[in-house]
Amino acid sequence: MTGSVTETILREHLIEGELTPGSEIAIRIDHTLTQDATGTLAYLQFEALGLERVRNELAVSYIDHNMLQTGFENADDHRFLQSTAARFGAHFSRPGNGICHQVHLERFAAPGKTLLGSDSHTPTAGGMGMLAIGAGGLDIAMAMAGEPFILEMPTVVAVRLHGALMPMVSAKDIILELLRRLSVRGGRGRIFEYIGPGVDGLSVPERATITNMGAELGATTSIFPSDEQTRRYLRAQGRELTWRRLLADAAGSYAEELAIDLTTLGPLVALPHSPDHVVPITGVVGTPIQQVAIGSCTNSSYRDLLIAAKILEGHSIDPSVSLVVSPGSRQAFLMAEREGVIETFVRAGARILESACGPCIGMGQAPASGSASLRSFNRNFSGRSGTADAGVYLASPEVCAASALSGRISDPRDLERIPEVRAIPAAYQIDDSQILAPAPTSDVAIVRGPNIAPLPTFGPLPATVAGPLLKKLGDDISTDDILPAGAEILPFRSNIPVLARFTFKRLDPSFATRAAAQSGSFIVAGRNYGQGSSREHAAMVLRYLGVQVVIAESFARIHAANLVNFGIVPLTFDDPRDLQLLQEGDTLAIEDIAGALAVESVPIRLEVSRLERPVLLRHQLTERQIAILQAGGLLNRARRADRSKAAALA
Ligand code: MIC
Ligand code: SF4
Repeated sequence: MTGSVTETILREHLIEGELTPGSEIAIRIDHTLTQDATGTLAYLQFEALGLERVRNELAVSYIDHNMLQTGFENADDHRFLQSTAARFGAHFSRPGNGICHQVHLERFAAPGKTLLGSDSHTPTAGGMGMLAIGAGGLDIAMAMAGEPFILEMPTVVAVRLHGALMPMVSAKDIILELLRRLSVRGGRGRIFEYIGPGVDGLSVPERATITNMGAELGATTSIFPSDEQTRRYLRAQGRELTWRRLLADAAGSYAEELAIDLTTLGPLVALPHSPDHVVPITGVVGTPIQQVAIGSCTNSSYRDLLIAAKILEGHSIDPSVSLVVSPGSRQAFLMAEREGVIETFVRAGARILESACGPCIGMGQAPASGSASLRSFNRNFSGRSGTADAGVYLASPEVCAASALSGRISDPRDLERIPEVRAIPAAYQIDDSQILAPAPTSDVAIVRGPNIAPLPTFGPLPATVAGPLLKKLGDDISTDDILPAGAEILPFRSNIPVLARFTFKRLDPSFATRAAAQSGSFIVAGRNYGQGSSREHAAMVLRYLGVQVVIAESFARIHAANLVNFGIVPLTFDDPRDLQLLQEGDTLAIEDIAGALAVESVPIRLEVSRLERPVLLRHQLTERQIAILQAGGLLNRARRADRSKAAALA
């Protein structure tokens, strides 16, 4: 991969390690972003590090998730975050200003820089040629403290695009095609770098749709070059000075390469309940739908609103359908308003929502029982919409708009009038009045309402871990399964003791009570455990409930890092068939777990009360991670390191 855009950025930011796939590297982080659902903990953890101000180049604290204020909790969180941003030196994007990824792309993202965000869709900024990675809130707090981000060097995969998209086929179909081919596990340990002649025709918002939803592949990130399209977008954002050309070297060779011929691509749809259950639209045309939602960080740019409005123009939506539209940012909203797009939506019968995550995270607009909802979003895990028995389909804004007109999934290529939107506006409407600059000094009081609970503290790793196997799960368990989001639960993101009561609520309502009565307990799962969101809460609540070890066939990247950060040991099977031997209720034990982790060549012995022989386990942990686990988590370790630094200086 000599000469790839990825490698260029990594070289410029490398602090430690070598760019050899699989080895641990430390990179400097330029920008950080947090959103409110993960930001409260990130800032509580930053505060616990005891620093006066953020030390990275730019930190932005966004409010976009917890926007329904059915009680005081979310408003408390917003106030807390506004005061921590002012106090610690971060910019603050006020509620209503838009979804973090969309706003960051518009107003801050910069080619060639690095961005670490406490949200799994942070790679959206990869559409701008930025190396943008999602991580847990504690990793963001460390980056805000000026510490490097440590990750396993991924394999860089080239995605070569040929040809050009046909009318009514869009960027969403490119990423759905990759999901169809590679599945939600296909991106593990990989960065997808887009190259080839087909790249030139894609605007930055279209590229951002692709890099955004690369998260669903489980990829570390996705990236496009920074070229004339990037320059055009930055010029339209009044930020041309931020532009820098960043192209892959012609001689660049990649470890793996995939090719997509855009000309042959048709509209695709992901069926319930996984973003990789992708089929050509022709296979589902005619399926009745009761809700259509256009929005989310994947498809809510001005371009996406415009194409949908052009399809709806002069028509009314089918009476069986509720159409909701959430513009991704205040800028997209203002553009849509100025150009008559909002009026077209309203005349067609759409309901306009505020610029926020909204229905994507179950913050309102839960579909009717047993109904089908078609969304331009990126995730359709079971229950995420807020309705347990609803089925969510994912597709492009073009497919969503065409289907809203008929009440059935419809192929937009069959419309009588085929509109097109390829170019971006020459100038976007720029108004940064809802982004507050930090206070010039740290002399600002932090406002803490009753919903902001103190951080729980965790002890070091015990010598022997012993306890019951509390839960045995299958493949692809998402963090939405572990700790659901939605309007009922999200308000407690800054209150771990309350939040913990909702652990595995949808899969196993009695889990939290059972777990709280035990300590040193275990969880067992199949492949890709912890896929989806970056919410570190999904690790923290388990630790709070006494879970000490998770054994899985494999783990999703961000969640594995979060487990370690909170002192839960992630282990894999030496022989994956042994998963079958374990049963819920078994009593399990690992003696001298620290010693066992230290010797990598020898498998770890898991004693199972019911079995005569131990089950052999493995780990992929580095020395640094083992030290974090022994300390009982990253915060304990960071504080300890700080204390020894202080003692050495004294
Ligand atoms: C999501 O899409 O699942 C979220 C909500 O944005 C999460 C973050 C969170 O849980 O707060 C994500 O993608 O990381
Ligand atoms: Fe928000 Fe949905 Fe994007 Fe997550 S995926 S950041 S909930 S819009």
